[in-house]
Amino acid sequence: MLDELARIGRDPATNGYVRDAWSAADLELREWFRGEAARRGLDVHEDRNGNLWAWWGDPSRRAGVVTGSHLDSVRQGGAFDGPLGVVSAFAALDVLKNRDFVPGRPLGIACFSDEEGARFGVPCMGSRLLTGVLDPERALGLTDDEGDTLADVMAGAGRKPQAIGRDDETLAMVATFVELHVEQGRGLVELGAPVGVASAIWPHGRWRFDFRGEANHAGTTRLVDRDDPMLPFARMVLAARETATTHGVVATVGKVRVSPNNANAVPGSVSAWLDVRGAREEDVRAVVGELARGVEVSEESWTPVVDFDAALRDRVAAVAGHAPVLPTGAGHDAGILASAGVPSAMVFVRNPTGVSHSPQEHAEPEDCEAGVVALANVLEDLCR
Ligand code: HGY
Ligand code: MN
Ligand code: MN
Repeated sequence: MLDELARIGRDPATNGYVRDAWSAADLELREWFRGEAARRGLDVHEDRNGNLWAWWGDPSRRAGVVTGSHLDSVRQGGAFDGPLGVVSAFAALDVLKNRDFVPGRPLGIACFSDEEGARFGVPCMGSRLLTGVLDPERALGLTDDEGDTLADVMAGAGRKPQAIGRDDETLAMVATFVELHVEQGRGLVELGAPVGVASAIWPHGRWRFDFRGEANHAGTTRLVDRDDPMLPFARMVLAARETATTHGVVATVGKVRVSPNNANAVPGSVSAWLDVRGAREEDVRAVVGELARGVEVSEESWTPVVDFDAALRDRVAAVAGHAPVLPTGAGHDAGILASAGVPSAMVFVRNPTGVSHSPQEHAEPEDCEAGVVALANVLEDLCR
């Protein structure tokens, strides 16, 4: 299955993946999901927020156990972040069927829409809309780099944008959610373990900084006459590293938009996106507060700390072979569901280099298989 997915949305120049939400690649991935579900006789439907659900059993009569992840990627992302969780879900279901296991409650596979927020800037868009933590009106107005709104893009993909929003009926079908994900870090490498279980997700957010200046000629404008927004932008990037170090958090500026982006002109404006994450919310907020002084800043997304359900965490860890438990600085749909009160857990698969959000992201086949077996055992235990 990973090999089938490998060709969808891959940039041949880099072997990186560009799978923006609602792009042609995303639509092809959605078709792949439907095919895999149909092949297994699962009932598939897409909810009003674009999330895909494939069910073994009828969850409308009794809430079920759901596993899954996402298929969209960051720009030039890797092959495993998201897809490994969806592929492992189907593979774990195959393992259960091969064991002649019949679940005692409905078993679902989910593929959440737009987890990365690469196109419209808000991560976990599908699960945030589902759980009501993202205002539909705000979501519909979000624009991508070309200025297209989510509403236009969803309509263009044949969906009904006006239908998006909190979906209690769908949410009620999920009694428990378990997401398998490639580890984005070196915790399991250092522990020498193929599989791990998440204890928590760090609080984290994204802020857009807008630096305004005066566009002018690069050659004829004296330095003293310049109002160059590139300078305060550059100062912010350096200050972000310093203050993050001071407060013991991580801060990243990975996306910048210079307007009008001429090599021979002082820019009119510079927009830069700051991502800050850390174990303690107050440290994250302190860093943003220091950097935001005197600057136009808007908070594009905020994810509070997620402490996964301890009883479920320990049950999953035990069934997954007494897997080690460790926190993560990466956001996930499992975190959004947990914050909405759905008992959720995450199973991590060892990433030999820890690298993620990069074409270099990798997981060894035997570790992926260990993840599938662990997930199958967890699902069997939860669906007994
Ligand atoms: O950004 C994140 O933490 C996740 O990969 N969307
Ligand atoms: Mn990711
Ligand atoms: Mn992910």
